Amino acid sequence: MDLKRFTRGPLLWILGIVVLLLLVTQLWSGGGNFKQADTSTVLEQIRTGNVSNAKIVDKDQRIELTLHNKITVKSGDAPTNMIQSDWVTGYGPTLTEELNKQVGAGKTKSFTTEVPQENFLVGLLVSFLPIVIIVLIFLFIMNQMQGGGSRVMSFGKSKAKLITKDTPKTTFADVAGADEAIEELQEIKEFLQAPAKFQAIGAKIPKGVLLYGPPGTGKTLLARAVAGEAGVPFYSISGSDFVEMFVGVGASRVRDLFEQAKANAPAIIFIDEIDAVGRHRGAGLGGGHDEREQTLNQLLVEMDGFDVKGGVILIAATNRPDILDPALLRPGRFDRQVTVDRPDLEGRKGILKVHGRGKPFAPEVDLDVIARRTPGFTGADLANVINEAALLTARADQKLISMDTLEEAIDRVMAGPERKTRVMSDKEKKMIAYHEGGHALVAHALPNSDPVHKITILSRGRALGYTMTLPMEDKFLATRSEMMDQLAMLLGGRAAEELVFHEPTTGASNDIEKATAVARRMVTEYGMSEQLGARKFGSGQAEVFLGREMGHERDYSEKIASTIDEEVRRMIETAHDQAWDILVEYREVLDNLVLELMEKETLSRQQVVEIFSSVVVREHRPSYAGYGKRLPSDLPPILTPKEQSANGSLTAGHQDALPSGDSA
Ligand code: NHX
Ligand code: ZN
Repeated sequence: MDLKRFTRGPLLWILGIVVLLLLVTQLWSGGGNFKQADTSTVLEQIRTGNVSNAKIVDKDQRIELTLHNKITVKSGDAPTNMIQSDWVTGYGPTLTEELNKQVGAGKTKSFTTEVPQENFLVGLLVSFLPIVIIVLIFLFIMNQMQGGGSRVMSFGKSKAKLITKDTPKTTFADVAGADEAIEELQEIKEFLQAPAKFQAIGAKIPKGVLLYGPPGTGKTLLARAVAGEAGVPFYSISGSDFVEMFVGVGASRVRDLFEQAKANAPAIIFIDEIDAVGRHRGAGLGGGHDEREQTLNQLLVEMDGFDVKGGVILIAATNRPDILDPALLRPGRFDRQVTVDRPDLEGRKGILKVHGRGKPFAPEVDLDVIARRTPGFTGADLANVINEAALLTARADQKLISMDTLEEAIDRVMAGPERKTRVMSDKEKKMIAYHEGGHALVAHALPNSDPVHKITILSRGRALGYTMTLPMEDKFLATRSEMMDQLAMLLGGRAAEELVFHEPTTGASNDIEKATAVARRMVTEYGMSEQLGARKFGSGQAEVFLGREMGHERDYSEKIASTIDEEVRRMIETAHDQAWDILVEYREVLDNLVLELMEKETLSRQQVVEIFSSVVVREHRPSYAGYGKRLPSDLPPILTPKEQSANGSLTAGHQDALPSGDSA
């Protein structure tokens, strides 16, 4: 439960009830019209025969009188202890005596002595309030701790909830776009179906399979499909469920998990996010003889202990195979490692078909085009696209999912929902238009950047506007020129702001962030800087410290560090200058584009190409061949795909159905 809900719900109620109770008891005990008097006055009143009714409240050592003129008088204006000592020193007996006398004389109608019951509700409150407060504080602390990532309170949670067991109906047919992974897993399935066949030949079946790949690529789905295909029980738990506050809990859960699975063999055990337990040992604080290490040790012991003849196979998933403890990857443990990558074009088509099953598409819908529009999307992203499109269609009370809706769904998944209500002043609209126009013009004029797919000055998600470029096809490599042109394209927006409005705005923050990251990787990872050459700087493996990654490990000197910074700066500066030059040269084209953009708000690829028809694409001329090999200036230019397409070697059809990439 989260704190907000708690404070809105029970906490407020409890406080309200407490206040109400206090009020009610106050009214009960203190209600009525009366005068207060000290005991000697009371005595005097009795003696003079003014009293018609009297009541001694024994516990409080108080007396209440009703006079003949209907006025109620209560004793007790003096401090309690004084009244008490008064009574002790003789008022008590005197009062009783006097009252009896008055009753005898008929002046006083009644005289009662009362030992009041303590107010039940007040008593209840007094005894329970502290407990209630303590419980509230405890709940609060518990909340805080859970928010802070501590898992104290999940201790004692039923283990049955963490370990789920079922025999999935999922099959390999439900998994599209991961053909290689399926190929690898086929063997596991066959073994689980007919272990005897393998044992007869003495084949050693892997005990563990490690699936690694980015989030959303369907690792869990694959594991389930293996179980579904083989028709065996599927035990699944997340690695983070092992990491507990109390030492020993994780290890006992591991033991428990394996026991359950072995009892139901053949079976599959699936550990999601195994990096949560399987992280490199000794990477934590204090050398790490901690809970996590114990859990990992237990896992290793179980893996060594169980016999594959028992028919239990462990499948684990991670997106950080680099941080896993090497012990996990040793033979006899996770000896099979299967990459589950982002799907390629064919894969995306397949995934879209799987998720599009049973959904009513308009006749013009071509999932191939959608697949081409979405490079870099994972299976989860694509599922999201189809679902968003279905939601949009239903909301618009339409029966069929149209192509436009699918396009909108892609943009939504990439950049968030459109924000139509955001009202822009004309000045800001113009600034946004110039910024986006700058990106687009630079992208168009450079030979190695992806073609512009769309420009818009409509807000979406966190962005006020964006320029989307799409690669012609799925790409697995990037040349230095492509990266340099990408840098220039990223800085084109900012350069346009500077050129047109004579100063930058805050808006380019995201572009600058991306550009810095690209430039830094060019220098430290890809060996693309002239000064530093083909070397890698930083171990690349993030140090795990206190569970947090504290950046890269420094394995170079101060001097190199400053050279890296200098090279990053130089790359960005070069890219900026290049963008600037293009914008200056084609300032008129930029102005035209901005006019169009202000009017139409979104421009498609065709519209952009038309506006840019007078722009001559720059020559492709790499400036640095790597490790000090400078190119002679008289080298013949190498044709880029863009130039080739201008020469007609790529068909127009190819260009029309362009696919998804970055936006800036
Ligand atoms: C702000 N947003 O934060 C306003 C609302 C320069 C015309 N004050 O570069 O929208 O300034 O080419 C992911 C995606 C921050 C993360 C976009 C983090 C945008 C986007 C800041 C266009 N298009 N900037 C761009 C923009 C802004 C921002 C983001 C992000 C602008 C620029 C955002
Ligand atoms: Zn930008």
